[in-house]
Amino acid sequence: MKKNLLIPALFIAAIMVITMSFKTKIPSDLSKESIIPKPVSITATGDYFTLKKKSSIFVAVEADEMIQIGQYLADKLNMATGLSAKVKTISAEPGSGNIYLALTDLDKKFGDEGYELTITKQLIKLKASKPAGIFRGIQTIRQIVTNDTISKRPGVYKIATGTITDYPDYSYRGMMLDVSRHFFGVDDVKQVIEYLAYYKMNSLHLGLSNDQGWRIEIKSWPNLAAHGGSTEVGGGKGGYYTQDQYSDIVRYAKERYMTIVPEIDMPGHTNAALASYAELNCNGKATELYTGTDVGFSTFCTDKEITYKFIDDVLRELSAITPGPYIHIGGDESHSTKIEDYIPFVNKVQEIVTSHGKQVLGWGEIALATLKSNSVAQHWTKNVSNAQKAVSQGAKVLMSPATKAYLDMKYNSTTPLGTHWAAYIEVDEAYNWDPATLVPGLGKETIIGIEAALWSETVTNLDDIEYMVFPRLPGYAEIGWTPASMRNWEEYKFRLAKQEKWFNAMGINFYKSPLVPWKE
Ligand code: TNX
Repeated sequence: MKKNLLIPALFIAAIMVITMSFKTKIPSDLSKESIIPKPVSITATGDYFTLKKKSSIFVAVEADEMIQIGQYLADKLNMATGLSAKVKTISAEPGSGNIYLALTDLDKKFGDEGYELTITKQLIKLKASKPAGIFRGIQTIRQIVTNDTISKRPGVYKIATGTITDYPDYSYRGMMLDVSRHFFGVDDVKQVIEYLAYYKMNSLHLGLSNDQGWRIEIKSWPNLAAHGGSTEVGGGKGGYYTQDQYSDIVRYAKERYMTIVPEIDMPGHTNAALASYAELNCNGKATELYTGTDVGFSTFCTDKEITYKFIDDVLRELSAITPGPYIHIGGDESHSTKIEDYIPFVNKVQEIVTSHGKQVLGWGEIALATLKSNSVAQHWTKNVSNAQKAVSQGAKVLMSPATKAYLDMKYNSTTPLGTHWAAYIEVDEAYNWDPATLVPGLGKETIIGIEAALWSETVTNLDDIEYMVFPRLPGYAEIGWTPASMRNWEEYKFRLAKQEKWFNAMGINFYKSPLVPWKE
């Protein structure tokens, strides 16, 4: 008799344990989601939405652009969950169990990149004024789904309900990749673009020329790529992008609402060009290719007419394949150019850039010249006077302080890659600063945003890139997006720890900093 009762009792107990464990695993507080960058506002409503096998992604208008974004989300969700969501168009709100992406006029504060995400028991609804906002918003959906792939029943994902309203603090949020010291192929660059997109960054600056290599085909000066691109630091074979390959990168970035900013560094950092064309040298003799890591030894011949013909040709061809507003002219560490030559040189190059319909971005030193009000100086050194000079001329500043935002700086003395001439930059150090209070006299309104810079003297492949970039990159993304008053390392580090699941899913080679409370 007793035996007969025991079995059903055990059965009931087992069911209770299972349901309870389901209950605790069901996410019901949207405000607890680990989203990076931290959204401006999250209101939780305490319930959950269920994403299932039959869920579809509906886009409100039959615009190719919206279908493309929907497809991007479908591809990423399907990959993360094993579901097979499809993209469909619809003229009104879809029925329950689906995701709905719609363009509508939101308040001005949302700008082009802001979005509103409303999750109810029935529907995930994402609204934005512009497709760029929809694209940023789907990254939030991706992150929530990645965090919550904890459902025990395969093919069913539960997502907490509520509303997220979100828009960026700064308009420029980017990373610089030096493809000159070591060359990285198109696929590696695309991978970096994917990483930036996940954290809502919108700009990738490519250092296309330096002493060690010229990395972009210029049809009117073919020896730049053919000879100047033929090596790299350490003497490897280097490489360059054909204009078609560059355009492919630009297109890939554009589909992720990201701008490519190409840099041709001058008048210093120009040995690869000086080795390719004898006439660019004051003595008329081509230099040898260079594969070391010194800086400051090369300069264009600033009083030769051919120099400006050359720059005009290069920047004309580059501008024609660059839809973004900026051409970066470098201008840093021109230790071999006399200051009385440097200033008129930068002024002239600024005119050339303008004549091709573009704006100048340049390293801080360009503020020694006469800047146009739409030019931007990129602050990088401990010396803050150049940034201040730029602002006093009415120009704007992009923040890349080497002591905080240089991705080639080692995390600590044991980091195998990188350098430490500026600082060791642990993950908290990279996160814990405010662009608007860093340089005396530079208010927030003078700053277009932030860029983390990865110089590649010691970085030779995608694995190396990942190790220096992760896990610092999400922090830079948050500095650019989330208001400083909402940021706090002690809270951020737990959200960062949750990213480990995505790092692992993506096979990212990241630095497992002891300062982050990793779970896995
Ligand atoms: C300084 S930062 C440079 C680069 C180096 C970098 C290494 C700047 C504008 N110039 O030429 O690659 O340090 O960290």
